[in-house]
Amino acid sequence: MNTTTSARLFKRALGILPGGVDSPVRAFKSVGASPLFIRRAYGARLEDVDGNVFVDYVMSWGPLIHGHAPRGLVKALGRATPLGTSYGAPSPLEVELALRVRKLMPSLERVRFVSSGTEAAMSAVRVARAATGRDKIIKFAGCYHGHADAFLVQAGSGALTLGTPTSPGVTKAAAADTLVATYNDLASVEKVFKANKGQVAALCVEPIAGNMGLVPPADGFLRGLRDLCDKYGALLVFDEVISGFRAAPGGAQQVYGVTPDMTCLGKIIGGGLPVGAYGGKAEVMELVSPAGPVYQAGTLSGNPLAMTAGIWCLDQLKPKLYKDLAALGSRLAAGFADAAREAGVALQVNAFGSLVTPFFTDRQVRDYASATSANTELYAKFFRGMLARGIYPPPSQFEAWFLSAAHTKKDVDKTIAAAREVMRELAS
Ligand code: KE4
Repeated sequence: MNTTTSARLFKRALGILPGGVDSPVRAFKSVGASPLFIRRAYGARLEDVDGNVFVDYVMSWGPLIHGHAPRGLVKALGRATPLGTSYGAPSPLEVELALRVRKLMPSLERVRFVSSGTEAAMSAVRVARAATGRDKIIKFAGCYHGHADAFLVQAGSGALTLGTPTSPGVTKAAAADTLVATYNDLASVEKVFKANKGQVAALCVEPIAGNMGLVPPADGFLRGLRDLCDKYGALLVFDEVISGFRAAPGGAQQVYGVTPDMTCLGKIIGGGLPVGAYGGKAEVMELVSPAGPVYQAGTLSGNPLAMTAGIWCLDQLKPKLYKDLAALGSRLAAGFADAAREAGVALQVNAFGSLVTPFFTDRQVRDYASATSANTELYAKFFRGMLARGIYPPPSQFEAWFLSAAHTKKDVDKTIAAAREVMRELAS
């Protein structure tokens, strides 16, 4: 595969962008390859600057449930752009999108738009701390809520240690209020609550975890978190940046029938343009400035082009979409499992609707420890083999593969055929 132009562009990028990219995972570092620079994308395809075309399973890390540059979205943005790209003032569009969000997720009685999932999560925590007068938060090892200091905490060994910053620049003070529990382990959560009685403002969770690779919640886990938050007076915050509008139109909270106090959203809500949002009970959200004293602001929040894209996106979320995506997701998952079994490669495949992750381990993956038992070297070889066959997987073992309305059965079958060949190579 000719990648000379990408290589040249990457060298040039390294002279101005740290690591040559604007988000670390894009640098392909963990899969031992050089990033491809993209010229254009359409449907389920990426085309790089050397003319190589790939079936894309990153799909911009989740926003593109309708595929790249769907015709309707391009037309809607074409109509919106001449009306102005940013006002810095209210527009009917943000109210329209917020009303659509509340219709799909009634727990968001009030919504505030921001420009990323990171902003949504960090703002939700600030509001929860103000609402409860408490400082500490609980997160789960392996869950990711963006790069705000409070969340860049890795428990390291043990689930109950106070966070110690793993990212330089995150002060011990900033991490001191972040406690870490084990995903799918309610006992570990109760232990943290008991050890910090009256101090936990919020428990933040990806209700369907996507950032250690895909790890769905065990039966009763989310309901158990709801009960524990009620018992200990903490707010339950669902980070639905990935699962929102993807697991179902109403996200994981619709699928599992568990209502959080606050929800963080991103990705699909902006259809590929920069939109994040947080929201929840009116009595909590009315604390947010200028309704209340909790300050949060943003130059491009509610941006008219981003709102236009979000409105278009949510208006296309028809029931048939989820049926089709689930069928493709399970076909892909079964195909990976068959390919690994035939080749004698240890593989665990987690799947939920349009989200799939093949883990190179023989352990069932249900939390960070089992996820990190996966052989990342093997995943890197698998990644490179698939890329050489025209498939573009996530460049990390600890991410989800994203399907979209633009993926076809033919795309999935081509992917499975490639996986069969690569798995045989891995086994030889
Ligand atoms: P952003 O700030 O990247 O918009 O959102 C942060 C975030 C918050 N919550 C969840 C559950 C998320 O998955 C994310 C971001 N996800 C990653 C990929 N898993 C974004 C990709 C990247 O960092 O480049």
